[in-house]
Amino acid sequence: MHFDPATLSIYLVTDTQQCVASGRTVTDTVQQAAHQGVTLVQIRDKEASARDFLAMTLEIAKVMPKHIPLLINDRVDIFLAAQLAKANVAGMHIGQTELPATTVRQLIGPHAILGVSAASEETLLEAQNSQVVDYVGIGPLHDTQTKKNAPAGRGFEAMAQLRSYTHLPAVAIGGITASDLPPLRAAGFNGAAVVSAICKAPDPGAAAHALAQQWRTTAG
Ligand code: TZP
Repeated sequence: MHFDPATLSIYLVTDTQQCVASGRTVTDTVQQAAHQGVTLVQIRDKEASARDFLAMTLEIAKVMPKHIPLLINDRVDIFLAAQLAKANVAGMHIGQTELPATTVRQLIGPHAILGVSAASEETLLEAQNSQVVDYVGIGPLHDTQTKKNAPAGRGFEAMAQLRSYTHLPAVAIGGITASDLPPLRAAGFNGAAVVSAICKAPDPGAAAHALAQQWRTTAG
């Protein structure tokens, strides 16, 4: 199981409502951002039916550059169905209330990427000790409207503390914009996950480009 932590640097999580409210489909948004510096895409939709989620996944997989991993949020059924359809899906990201990581790993196989959300010393160490997790997502950095019932933003100091509990590659999430990238990188994060910074942007390609440039020009 080899996972390159640089894959996490500019991590796009999709939000269907935000994309549509901004006048474009999720697929268009992903296509524009993926050609301008995004290094990983996670499809996340808490409202879509299984059928719509699968259709969206197959459509997005078709327009993704081959070298950028496409992950599915929480829905093992969609990941397996997309694989059956021979779509180019690379793995999954799962939250704390989903199936245990060891179970998901058995379902998705040894080569798929597996990320988990974790936001306490205990859950971070659990992810690390499971030996089946490729990276952890830690957040929220700032308050966010994008995720229902998200806790309040933790701020940089708490995020850095959480990051220090694990050797696993780690991506930060929650209200992140370009100016957050230098302090996140300084705190040892391998990347930043964004939703609204790209999905709500007037030009998703330009937004992705600006984030990628900021990340690159920040000393690691
Ligand atoms: N998990 C923790 S915060 C969050 C998720 C999915 C939403 C982040 O969205 P935004 O728009 O970048 O604040």
